[in-house]
Amino acid sequence: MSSADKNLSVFKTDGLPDISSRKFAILVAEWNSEVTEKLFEGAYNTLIQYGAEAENIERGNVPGSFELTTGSLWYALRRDIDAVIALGVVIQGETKHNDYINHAVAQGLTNVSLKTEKPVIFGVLTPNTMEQALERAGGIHGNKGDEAAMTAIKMLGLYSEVA
Ligand code: DLZ
Repeated sequence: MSSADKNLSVFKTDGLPDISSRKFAILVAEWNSEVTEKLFEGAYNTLIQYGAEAENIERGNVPGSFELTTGSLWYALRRDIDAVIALGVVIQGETKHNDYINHAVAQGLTNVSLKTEKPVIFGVLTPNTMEQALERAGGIHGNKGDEAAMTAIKMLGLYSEVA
């Protein structure tokens, strides 16, 4: 069992769709990049492991998690993009800034998904500390980037069944 498989043990991985011709955008926030880069690696490697072609995975960077919404909209509006994975890390601070960002991004990504009818995956960690973030980006709690990629794959499978 590879490390990605272990991280994904929360999911059923039988009956996944063929994603060899699916095109993905992965958006990465630059804030807390030591963590978001690990989330990106997890998401990218999982897409490849489950059949995506490297040339069908496009990466975009945004300054902070707040910008994930607008960046995701730009990608999701493109006809060739099938799914968007938005990755960020918002660490609890001394102010409530983080709460505003988290709520705005969660709502924003939901709106983008509903507007474009495409999977737009919320891959934003909201830990209390950097240590907790690292534990979820290839540490003892797996890699949430892997999970975000698997969520995109599963939603594409559901879309082909019902839409
Ligand atoms: C301003 C800010 C703060 C305080 N914290 C974070 C964070 O923990 N993670 C993150 O991704 N971005 C943070 N930002 C930046 C905002 O997301 C955004 O880039 C700025 O408010 C400009 O719109």
